[in-house]
Amino acid sequence: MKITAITIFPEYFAPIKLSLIGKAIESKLIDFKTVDLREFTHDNHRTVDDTPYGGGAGMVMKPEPWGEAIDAELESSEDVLDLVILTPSGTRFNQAFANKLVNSKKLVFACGRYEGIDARVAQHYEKVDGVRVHEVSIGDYVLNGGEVAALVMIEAITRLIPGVIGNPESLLQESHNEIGEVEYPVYTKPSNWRGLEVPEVLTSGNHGEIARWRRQEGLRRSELLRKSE
Ligand code: JF5
Repeated sequence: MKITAITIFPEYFAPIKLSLIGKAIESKLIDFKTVDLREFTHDNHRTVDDTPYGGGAGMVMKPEPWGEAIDAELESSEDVLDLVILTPSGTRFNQAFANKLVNSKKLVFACGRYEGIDARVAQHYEKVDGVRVHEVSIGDYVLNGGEVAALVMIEAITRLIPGVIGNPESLLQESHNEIGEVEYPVYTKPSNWRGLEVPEVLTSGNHGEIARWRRQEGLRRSELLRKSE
């Protein structure tokens, strides 16, 4: 999988080299790069923002550098490109979305700052062949830029690539769960810690009972019980 993050702060992506994702980059499972948006400006100040039409506070990212940067990504490979534009007003990122995007050959994250990217950038690439545009939010809060949101998505997506996670059993188990996460409470030794005992069922050796208990506790935690009542 090829991944590009377009940003005015490439340094934000330094932690990607760490841990499992870093190893996946070394082993060529993931080809990750950052693109500095300012490389696609043409003025001495390398301007990427301007005042909003219609007035109001803050600045808006100019469309031209984005157009040139995204076009360069399109021209650099034959692959269909999933263009992810991070914005608080996008559709919510979740496990199902991660499961879909893991099938992408090339992911390009557009990390906006200020009050966002001129809306015509999304509008333009909606009608470009070989581009699928996704305006995505990771949650109902406002960040200073899309970089941290892109890091969240990259971690959630790349851990699903076969070979990135050491133990693929943990992925299989997750896929049985509605939201794709292991939700039951977990315990390890010692069996008594500060007077708190591990639930007896887990030390019973009865694997049927254990599976039933975990399902029940998982449902309680994900509030599915409440929803289906
Ligand atoms: C951003 C305008 C982009 O704040 C976010 C965000 C929140 N959830 N998901 C993404 O992205 C940065 C802020 C303002 C455009």
